[in-house]
Amino acid sequence: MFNKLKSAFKLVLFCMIALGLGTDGFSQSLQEVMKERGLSQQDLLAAAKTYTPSGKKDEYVVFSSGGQSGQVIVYGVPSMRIIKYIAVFTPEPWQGYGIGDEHTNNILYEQGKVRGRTITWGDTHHPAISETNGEYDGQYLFINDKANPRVAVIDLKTFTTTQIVPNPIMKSEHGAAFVTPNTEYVLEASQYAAPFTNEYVPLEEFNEKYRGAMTFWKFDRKKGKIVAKDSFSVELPPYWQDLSDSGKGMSAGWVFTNSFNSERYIGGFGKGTSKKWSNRLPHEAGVSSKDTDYLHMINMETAKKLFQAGKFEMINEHAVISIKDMVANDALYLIPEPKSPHGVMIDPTGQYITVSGKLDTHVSVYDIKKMTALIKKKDFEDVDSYGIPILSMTKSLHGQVELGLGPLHTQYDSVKGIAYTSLYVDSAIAKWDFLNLKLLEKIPINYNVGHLVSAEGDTTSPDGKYLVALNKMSIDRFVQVGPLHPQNHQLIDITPGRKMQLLYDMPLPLGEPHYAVMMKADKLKTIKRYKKKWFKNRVKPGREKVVRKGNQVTIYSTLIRSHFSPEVIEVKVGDEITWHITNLERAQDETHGFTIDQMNIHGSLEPGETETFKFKADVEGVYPFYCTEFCSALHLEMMGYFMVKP
Ligand code: CUK
Ligand code: CUA
Repeated sequence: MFNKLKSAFKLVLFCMIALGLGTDGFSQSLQEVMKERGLSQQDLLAAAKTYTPSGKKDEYVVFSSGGQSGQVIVYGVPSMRIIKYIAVFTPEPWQGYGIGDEHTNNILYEQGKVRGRTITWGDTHHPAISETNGEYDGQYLFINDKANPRVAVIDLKTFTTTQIVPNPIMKSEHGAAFVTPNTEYVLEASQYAAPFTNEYVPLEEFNEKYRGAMTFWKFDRKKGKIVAKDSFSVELPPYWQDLSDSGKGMSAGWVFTNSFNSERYIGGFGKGTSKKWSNRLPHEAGVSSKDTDYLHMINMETAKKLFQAGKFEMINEHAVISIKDMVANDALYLIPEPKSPHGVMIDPTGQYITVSGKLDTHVSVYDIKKMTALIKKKDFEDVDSYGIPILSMTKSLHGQVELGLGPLHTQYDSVKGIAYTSLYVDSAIAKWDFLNLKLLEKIPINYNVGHLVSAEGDTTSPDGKYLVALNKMSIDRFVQVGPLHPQNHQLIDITPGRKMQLLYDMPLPLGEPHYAVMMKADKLKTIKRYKKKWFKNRVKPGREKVVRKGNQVTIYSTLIRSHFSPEVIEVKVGDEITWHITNLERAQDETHGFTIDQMNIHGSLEPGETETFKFKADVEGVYPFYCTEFCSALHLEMMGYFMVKP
């Protein structure tokens, strides 16, 4: 760190000398470069703050949702260099994800099934790093699929997806994935209300039969798995819940989610719908007619107790605790929030809950102390149609601040009381003081920012320092590549005591990221090679063979630079093939790829890894197979023939 600052300082010093005195060869050329490329001193400063010399590593790692790509994007800060895409909800050939090997096929196509249907994409929105005492611990990453309500677990030892869990009662979700301070639970909140069961229910029965929910997925850290049977949901009114967050510190034990259709409005909008719906306003107008929606406050500890006491109903083999039982046990409350809110974020102490309304220029800061005091006194303003007590907004608020147009999401700084909020309509980031309720500074960004992320900015001890604006539009920022533009992530220096400075634009052309999380890179504990004992089908060197039982052919083969063993395999049309392959390499980065031509199979066998491919040799012919990674000088020779005899 100190070294990096020192070298940045040196570079700046050089620039200054170059600009001022510039006579020797080096400084002359720096001036020339500036002139040639039209760079200002500010640009050089920004370059010095982001440029990461060859071989140097980044201080922070960002996990960004990959939006509609169904993947996760990993990049470094401050260099903004993309390091990896993690395949999650979408087949990814290079990683050999869902292209034939049994393990990843099972995750993607079996575990990932929604109501019996194979889904080959996802709309990822919110990644969450596993936490210990409210701090990122770098062990696991969770990500949601908004389109096909699911949550995935990624093991950060290997940066691979290890589990996909479909939500049994939701038809749409959004407020996921968020973790409790010790990753006991992964939270998933529904978005568009729908019946919990799978049958048709007419929209006329919306108020009675459509519901929202908050699912508490129990996470077993040792196994690295979500345990469905120990998980449960809390029933919520059909208010279209949105973003969520788990309480921490002073608000630990509570879970928050907001909503944007407390009107329970159903649109219609014109011709093409049936008569009874056609003359109704569109959703965008109808769901924003009231001035306020509801922030939901769910007592997780009580919900847990109700679940353990068997106070639930099983729906689609999933435990659901009713609104009634939650209310009867003082575990569910509503608080009005400015209409059509988007973000709900909790400050590092857990005391202040920030909500921003897309249609309100203010951010509202709620105080958990005031909220719990009202609950204690049973000081309720009203009760909603489902019997849920409503706390007074004014009595719950710490205060409101006017920040600008379209405030969406908030992140926190290392400096006490400082927060950053994205302003979608203004295309700006606001720095403000949530304790003293003051706007401090604004920096324009390009353009229309959605989420933003500061270093460890949603933990109990944010680092601040860097902030990335996850912009929705790039318009004119990059070389034009047709009507579909890349996304634009802009890096901003938020070092305390200085003005915010825009440092770097990074195009992201994989999908539209929503949230991202930024963690100190040295918290990662990745492995360099797979352990032998992780694979029950591991093939030992010297034990390669082909075993036939009737038409069942099992191939045990190994890979090592630069050959397959065995290299020639003969089978007959109609044989059912099970092919176990072990990469015997121990050397770092010695990955071998595996494909059989024309068979739609591809695997990535990383050092020590074993994969199994199952397929039918259904068409006679000659099928070369080969290694698809340029693994050595004799990589082209790393091949074999798979012969299918008539
Ligand atoms: S959301 Cu997209 S910008 Cu899904 Cu968190 Cu706000
Ligand atoms: Cu192994 Cu190329």
